[in-house]
Amino acid sequence: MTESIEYAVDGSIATLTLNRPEVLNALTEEMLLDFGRRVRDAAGDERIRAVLIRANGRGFCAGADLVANKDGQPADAAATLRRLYHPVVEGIRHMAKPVVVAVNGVAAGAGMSLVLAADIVVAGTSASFAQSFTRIGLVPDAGSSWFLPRVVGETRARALALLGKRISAHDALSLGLVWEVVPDDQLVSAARTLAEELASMPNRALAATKRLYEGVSTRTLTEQLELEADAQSAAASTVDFREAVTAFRDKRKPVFTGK
Ligand code: LHQ
Repeated sequence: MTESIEYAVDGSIATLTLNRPEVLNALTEEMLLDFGRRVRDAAGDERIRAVLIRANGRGFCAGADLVANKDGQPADAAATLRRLYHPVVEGIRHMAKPVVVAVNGVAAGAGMSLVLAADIVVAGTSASFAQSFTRIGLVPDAGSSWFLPRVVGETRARALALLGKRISAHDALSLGLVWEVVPDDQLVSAARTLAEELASMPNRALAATKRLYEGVSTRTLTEQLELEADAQSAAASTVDFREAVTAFRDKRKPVFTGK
């Protein structure tokens, strides 16, 4: 049976591949349920230290499937978002492991929200990004209105959200939406290299760093300093930190064990 989300574990990396290429990976109920399940699988599997999200075909994700429901809309959009989309977006964002996304072709509507939920975005030269929602009479959802102003600033976010225009990979790079742009034929290997690098790093420090960034823009400097101090106290007592310092003194490469 064809899986709408392919899931593969290779060493310490889990790869989730969106797999409805004939409709640019437009999201159906089945696909979102699978996506949520696979995100939970990756989060709960101790072997996994980094997650890669990618897509089959010429597009990353064209957002909600507008055809699967005959009138184009699910009966209750709010219920659909809460039941199907939010667990995926929050699952990616709150996962105590780094998530790298490789974007080829278009990421539109909720497909762009999925991209924004990841920690690091690598784009192929064919990548494009569109808020799309207002173009079909909808509003940003699946986290887009939360992520976008934080990523590109409110002025640019408002323009992107209101106009719903499609922007290129290079424009996305200059807006700070993506970390790097690479040729399409190198996209997956470049994203995988980043995932491998992250997987070899002290994973408790990465998880704690993600937690520090949670809600960072709503905290005061004083609150953030306190959180950093507590997180650093925990990080400084890990075996990995001791190993890093010892290796530095010994002028050798550290070997991290995640302890
Ligand atoms: C599609 C789709 C699609 C189904 C392309 N659905 N088939 C809303 C509702 C409630 C809760 C959840 O959240 C949301 C938020 C959303 O995400 S709303 C949806 C936002 N997305 C869009 O509005 C994008 C709609 N698609 C497009 O504008 C174009 O397809 C783009 C610009 C993405 C790509 O254009 P092209 O490269 O020219 O490709 P195409 O249009 O020819 O699409 C290829 C195929 O994919 C085609 O099927 P066909 O059988 O004709 O080959 C499309 O019908 C299908 N497809 N998007 N969202």
